[in-house]
Amino acid sequence: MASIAVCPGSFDPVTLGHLDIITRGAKVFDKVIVAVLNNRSKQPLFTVDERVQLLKEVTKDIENVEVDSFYGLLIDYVKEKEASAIIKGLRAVSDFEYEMQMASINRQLDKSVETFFMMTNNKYSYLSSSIVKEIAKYHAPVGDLVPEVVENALKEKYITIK
Ligand code: COD
Repeated sequence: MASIAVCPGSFDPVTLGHLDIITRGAKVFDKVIVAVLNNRSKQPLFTVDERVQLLKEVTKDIENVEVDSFYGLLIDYVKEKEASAIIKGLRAVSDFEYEMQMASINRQLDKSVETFFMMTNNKYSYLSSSIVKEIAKYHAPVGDLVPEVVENALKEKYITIK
């Protein structure tokens, strides 16, 4: 049976840290579904469609990666996709507490789904979508933090917003 993993997140927007986790995860599982949470109570910079498009663009050369969006509980989406695993990235101790809570809740909801944690690449241990947005908002370069297509999308967003 093919091993399918879901790599969930907000991806507002996708960074090189996310891409590193997705790329490494795709070497371990037969298929990785990158799933953007459609969280109606949050005010994201990019719409769900924009985030999905950017993810599709930056993962287009990884054959076994699909990009999708979901609404509601992650575990329900994982079951719907017949996946058996959730991939998460860990940056620092600060991530650990939240991620452990999430993994425990998800395990409680469905014991057949495992959460796999991947340590961040040291190069990206400080990197988050929020930091990227903070820098891009003031028109400073983010080329070392996000793929080029995302850098361009950020420039366009902040020109429109200004
Ligand atoms: N290096 C390595 N990993 C990274 C890096 C980096 N530089 N940056 C981010 N990551 C990892 C994160 O740790 C996370 O695993 C993933 O990449 C996505 O990150 P974000 O910031 O885009 O997304 P989050 O953390 O906001 O996503 C949270 C979820 C959407 C996964 C979560 O809220 C969720 O599952 N929601 C659905 C509702 C649900 O089922 N809740 C649980 C039961 S109450």
